[in-house]
Amino acid sequence: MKIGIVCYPTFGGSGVVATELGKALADEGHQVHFITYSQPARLDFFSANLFYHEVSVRDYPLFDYAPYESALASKLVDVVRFEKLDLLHVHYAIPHASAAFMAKQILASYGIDIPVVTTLHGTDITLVGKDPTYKPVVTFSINQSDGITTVSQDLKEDTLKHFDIKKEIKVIPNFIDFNRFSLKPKDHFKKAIAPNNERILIHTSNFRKVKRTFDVIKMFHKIQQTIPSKLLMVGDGPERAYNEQLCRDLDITDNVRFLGKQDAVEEILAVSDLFLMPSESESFGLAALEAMACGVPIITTNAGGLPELNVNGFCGYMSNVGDVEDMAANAIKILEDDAVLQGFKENAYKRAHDFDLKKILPIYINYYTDVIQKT
Ligand code: GMT
Repeated sequence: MKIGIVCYPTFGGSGVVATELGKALADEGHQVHFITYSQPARLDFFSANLFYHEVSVRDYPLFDYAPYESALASKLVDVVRFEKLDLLHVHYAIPHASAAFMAKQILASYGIDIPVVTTLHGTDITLVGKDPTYKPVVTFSINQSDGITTVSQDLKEDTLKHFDIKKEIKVIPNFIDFNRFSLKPKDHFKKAIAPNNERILIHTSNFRKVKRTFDVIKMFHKIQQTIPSKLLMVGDGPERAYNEQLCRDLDITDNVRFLGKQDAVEEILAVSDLFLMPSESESFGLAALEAMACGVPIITTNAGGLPELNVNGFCGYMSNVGDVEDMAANAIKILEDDAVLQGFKENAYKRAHDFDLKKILPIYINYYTDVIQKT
């Protein structure tokens, strides 16, 4: 198949899923065309089946806001026509689903019927999409897609609750590529971070409010009173400066390191003992799956799709949103005994295999085939 993939090229989960999916499809012999405004973060190598088409937005003094959606739709028309694509797969509804709809209409005037699959990732529904600013466009363009997928059952239910969707939604969970995420011995790095063999806790995110990074710091503040430990904060975003201030106020700066955005997150996960995700909402929790694939147990909330990933008492624990006491107590339960920690690590690694790319990729390929046949 010749597949066009539209996504945000940034470190966000939807962009990561789109890029990893494209790479895997290319490995299977499909031709994959990424269409976005800059090279996706994890598309940093050459492959004969991978193509990248940059959407450049022409600026003009009249524009307070340059019209990205129009530029994207025009680029989609061009790429579908001249690369003879079989299908467009857009990740994150806003504004990708409506740009794809516009492109589809324009292509129809050339006698081309291009099937469009939209994958909903989370905040495009739960936060941004249901805001009245975008809701009519999101509802319309999802309904106009030839295929709709969500990354969890919970996100499907949320979508149906908040939007008037007339089409069947298929749940295809996020996945992990074990060629990239695996157990890697990095003892020298571990020694540098935790010279006295302290436990290493880790949080990775885009530091937005929805991630409740304050709770990560508060939780760690409690844990390190009982368990000698270090906290690694990976990523960057609007909350980071407030988090750094909180660490100063709590006098824990010696034990917390803010590492900023990191390409090789798997290398940092490989030395970690426990992953913390106290999110307000999380459609799936890809970052937690990445941690589990590196054998790191997870402390999460029970929000959104997280109960579809985390198995309470097996590969981690779940608590109510904001219940820092409970999350800290669960973390201590895992960390205080070497044998218990080892058991949770093994279970986390095992559980991650339920989401192995090798299991999920055929589901996408079969879905594409169905959508193409029905269009
Ligand atoms: O988590 C974010 O804020 C980024 C966001 C995105 O769209 O890039 O992540 C969402 O999509 C990921 C991939 O499907 C999911 O694993 C995340 O759970 C989801 N985030 C939220 O729902 C908050």
